[in-house]
Amino acid sequence: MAEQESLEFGKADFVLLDTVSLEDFMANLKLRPTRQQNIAVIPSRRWKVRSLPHVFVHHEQGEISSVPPVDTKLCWWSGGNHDSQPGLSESYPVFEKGRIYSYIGEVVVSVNPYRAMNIYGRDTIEQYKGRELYERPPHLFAIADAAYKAMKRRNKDSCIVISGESGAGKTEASKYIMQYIAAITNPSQRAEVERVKNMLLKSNCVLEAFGNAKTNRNDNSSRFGKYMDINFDFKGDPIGGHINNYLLEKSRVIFQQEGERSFHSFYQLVKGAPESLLRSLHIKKDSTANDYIKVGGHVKSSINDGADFKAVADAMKVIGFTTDEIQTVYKILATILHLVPYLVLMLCLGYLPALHCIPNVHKRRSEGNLKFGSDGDATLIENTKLVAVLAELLSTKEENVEKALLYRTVATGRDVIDKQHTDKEASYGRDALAKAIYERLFCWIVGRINDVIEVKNYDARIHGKNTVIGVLDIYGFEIFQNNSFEQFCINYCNEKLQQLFIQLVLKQEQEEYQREGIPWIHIDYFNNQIIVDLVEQQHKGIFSVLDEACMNVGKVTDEMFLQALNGKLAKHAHYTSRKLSPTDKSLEFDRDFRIRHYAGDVVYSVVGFIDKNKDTLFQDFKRLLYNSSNPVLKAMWPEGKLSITEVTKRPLTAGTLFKNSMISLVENLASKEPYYVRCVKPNDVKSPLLFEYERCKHQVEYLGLLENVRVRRAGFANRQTYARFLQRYKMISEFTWPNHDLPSDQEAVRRLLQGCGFEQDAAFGKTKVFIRTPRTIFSLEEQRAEMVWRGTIARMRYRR
Ligand code: AD9
Ligand code: MG
Repeated sequence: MAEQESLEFGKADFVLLDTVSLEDFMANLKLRPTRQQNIAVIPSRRWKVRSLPHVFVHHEQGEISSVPPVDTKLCWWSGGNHDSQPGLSESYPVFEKGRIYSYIGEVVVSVNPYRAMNIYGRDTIEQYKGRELYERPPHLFAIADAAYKAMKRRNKDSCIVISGESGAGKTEASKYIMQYIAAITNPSQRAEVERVKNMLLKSNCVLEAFGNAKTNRNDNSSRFGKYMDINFDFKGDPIGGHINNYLLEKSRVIFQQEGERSFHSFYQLVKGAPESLLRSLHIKKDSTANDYIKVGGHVKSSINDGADFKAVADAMKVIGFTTDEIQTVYKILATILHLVPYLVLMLCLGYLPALHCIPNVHKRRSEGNLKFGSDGDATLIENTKLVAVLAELLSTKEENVEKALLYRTVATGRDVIDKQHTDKEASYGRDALAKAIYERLFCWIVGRINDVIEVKNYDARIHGKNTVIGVLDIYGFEIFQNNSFEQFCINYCNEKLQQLFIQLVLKQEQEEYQREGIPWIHIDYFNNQIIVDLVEQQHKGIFSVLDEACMNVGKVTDEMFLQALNGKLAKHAHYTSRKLSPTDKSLEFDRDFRIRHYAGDVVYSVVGFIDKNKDTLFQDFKRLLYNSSNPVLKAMWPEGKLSITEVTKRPLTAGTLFKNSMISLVENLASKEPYYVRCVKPNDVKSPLLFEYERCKHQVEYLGLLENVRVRRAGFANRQTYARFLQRYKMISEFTWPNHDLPSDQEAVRRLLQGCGFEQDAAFGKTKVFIRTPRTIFSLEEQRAEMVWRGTIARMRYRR
């Protein structure tokens, strides 16, 4: 049995430390040495000496045995190039083998396996707990642990930014990260901390029900952005959290593209609610008579709405929603189901392929949802029975509902008059109401969860600093058949995050080498700031041009907005339209513009941009809902308190609000120590078997991973100021312990590294030492741990 180098470990059946006798090991395993067993022995100096005597055992297939009665600390050293330069592994984890994670430095690259993986259980968690990043094969848990350690060791807020296109696995990753953090904290099982952890985990299920939907890219696509802060006390236990949500794609309530669904919550209600509840909501659970059942009928097997309804209801109860609150949630969902035109729901679900396929289309339309007609002069509600249903669900009077649907109160000078809607205006108002109450419901749910999880009255004087790990899971880059205002916002958000990645990972790193005087050949990369500016720049940016169009008095159409864009952006390299590229037949005149995003070209249709940006909800609806006798509903609409004469200020547009929220999100992330998970989608058909090389290559390219690899390969894994470096490692060298008398800290660090034989692996900058490979840092850490351990033993002996 020869000692084998680390590259061979992957081939070994077992790996054990050289401090453990082979006989003991075999006896414990009840094994007899045979030729078939390939045993690698690793030198104990490579591992935390403190943790001895532990046996490290590894079966090649990932199955790991413990070795009783020795207290077994399991460790797995994978084959591949962990020992070589950090970088995108050459033996890139093979998709079929389920090796879905890899590292570029400290960035985790993850490929969606599209199948359940047995790599997130308790045993795996134990293997990553407290370990350094490169000690174990790449995993999300390692990055979660690194963020946690950084937060604990340095008392610094950290954040984990998860990015990648729609369906790449961001939301799943964020859940595993939270699960890991929950599992490794609170060893003393404090009840309050357990409560907080439970709430944080349960909140996912509720938010996904109300904020996720099936799209053509992802059966469980996040239609809102989520940034969650988890607060920790001085012990490193979670004591609370806060969720920020960003722009819910509320238009989905009234319109979905073919093959897509509205938010899960609607289907869950119709499929999962008990009959008595449905009856009270005036939704019949009769598949032949009721439209909504058919809505739920178009469900892929991966979604079980009925079971999810119960899970969400339970989660809401655990979080602390009262019975009245939960009932109100259902009433609001039912209100929307009664408001939203049946036809749109059916069509857009892809349940029926085209208009002409629906028999008796007009008859069916008038059966279900609220419709308007006209008797010549006046606008009328066609199915008046629904008004009573809406009034009941909204706990208000029938005449108030009817008035809000048909009239608009306007102030002209000192007079206040009721102006009747045309049927078009009334339909617009109805749709705006459906969207607004759903969005408000969603924000209210987030607010209620925050009420419960937020850290209250935290006294830093008593408990020490309250630190934070933020987890960002936001909608991924999207290209659909039809791309509208929502895709524009989502893709802008992804540009902002890409810019942050560039700033923190590619730009600052290189600038630091130059600043510190380290010899460096600049590595070029595509800087997407130019696209960010195209969207958000003052006056010339697309959001500004859109706001200007929305601000104009008089009728400004979407086409006029497009003309304004063409005027302002004619020369921009990343913008074009049919007018600017007349030969480009893929663009429609007066409708489309194209942006060359960092992740690819997207054609946006301007139809609806102005309405969506204005996001008008007639004040009458706000007053209607504020005056509801249901206190939960009333509390959701505080601005309904204002009378018509008190409402003067024009609210900010949806685009500007979103832009501002993105700018502050990025500022917040930049103020923390960031860790990255870059998710890659292996194919577009959600298959666990298909690794489409070109598709993945494209993502690797646009995510900037190649430049990331180049910077890491040429660069350094670790850097620290000389003072900090000495503070941590001075005990391992006689030249520096307890204090050095060398001319400078830089000289002292050089001597220390010389003594350990690592000088060649370091570069010495003006204020910082740069270490090329993580191995050196591990070794220094081990030596430090050993010194601390020896010191502790010596102190104990001395005391005795
Ligand atoms: V979107 O931008 O919200 O549309 P995400 O969030 O990037 O998107 P999501 O996490 O929802 O994608 O993953 C899509 C689907 O891929 C999941 O519903 C799972 O079925 C599948 N998936 C993703 N990651 C994993 C994983 N680690 N293990 C197993 C996974 N399945
Ligand atoms: Mg998601």
